[in-house]
Amino acid sequence: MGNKVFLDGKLVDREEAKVSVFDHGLLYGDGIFEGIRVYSRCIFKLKEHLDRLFESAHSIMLSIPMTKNEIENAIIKTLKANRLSDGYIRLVVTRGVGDLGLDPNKCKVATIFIITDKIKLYPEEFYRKGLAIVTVPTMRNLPETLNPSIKSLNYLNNIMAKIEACNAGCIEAIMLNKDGYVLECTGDNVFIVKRGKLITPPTYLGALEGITRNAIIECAKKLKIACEERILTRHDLFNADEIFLTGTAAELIPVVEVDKRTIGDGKSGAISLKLLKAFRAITPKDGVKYSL
Ligand code: PXG
Repeated sequence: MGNKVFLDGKLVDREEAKVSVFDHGLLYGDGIFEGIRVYSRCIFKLKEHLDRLFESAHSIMLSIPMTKNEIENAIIKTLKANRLSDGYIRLVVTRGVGDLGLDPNKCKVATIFIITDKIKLYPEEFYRKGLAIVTVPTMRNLPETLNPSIKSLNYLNNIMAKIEACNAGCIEAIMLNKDGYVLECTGDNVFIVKRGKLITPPTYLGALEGITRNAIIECAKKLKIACEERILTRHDLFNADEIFLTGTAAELIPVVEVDKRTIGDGKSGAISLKLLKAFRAITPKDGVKYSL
């Protein structure tokens, strides 16, 4: 059985899942998306992802031609068609088909599609050993230009940052803002641990309010680990006791080296691993359940 994709109201075969070359999602990156995980037939934090999608849409004045409930049903239908219990969902809404001009009013109806697939994770040894990462020259968007709370299809500067990380032999990049403050990675938020306390950059500086980030903050509260949002510099990273990244694909992944500086004792930290365990305990429970 081939992989089925939900496209504009219908389930179609993967090979037939095509959008027009006149779609403004392709021509201008005019659209928004969500990446969502499924664990043991539980769509993790689906409500939070749908809320963020609709907030992104509201902000860019994009009218989504389905309700949250209809999208939820479409996601479940797609997962069932592909008989997936665990995997990854990519939900995308674009401005739709228009003409060769920027005017979004020429796009009569938004394009909406849902891809579900198995997920390729970082190898398990990275979770045990931790990552070596670098800070890169390409900055995150200024919040005054494209607000990072909008999860838009414009990822070019994050892609440039990813290229810079790859050129340095690393798989992730720390992106800074125009003042040199730490923001986040190309598709993950960042936390440090200093003297037993968790610290993460405030989102108003220009980082995405990640759903995994919020879930980790909840786990920390339950474990009575203090957590604060504070501006961080590269110096704070280099001298952290522990660092980890959080995101839908990565979950929580420890970092043991930044710009060739060893972090802490160079091993995955105890608090990072404790939080990863607590996070993995909630993933098959905290969301919308379905049966196959
Ligand atoms: N920052 C940015 C810039 C992101 O794009 C996150 C943080 C983490 O947010 P969540 O809500 O996932 O905890 C993201 C999310 C990918 C991929 O293929 C990346 C994201 C989402 C889906 C897929 O690398 N980024």
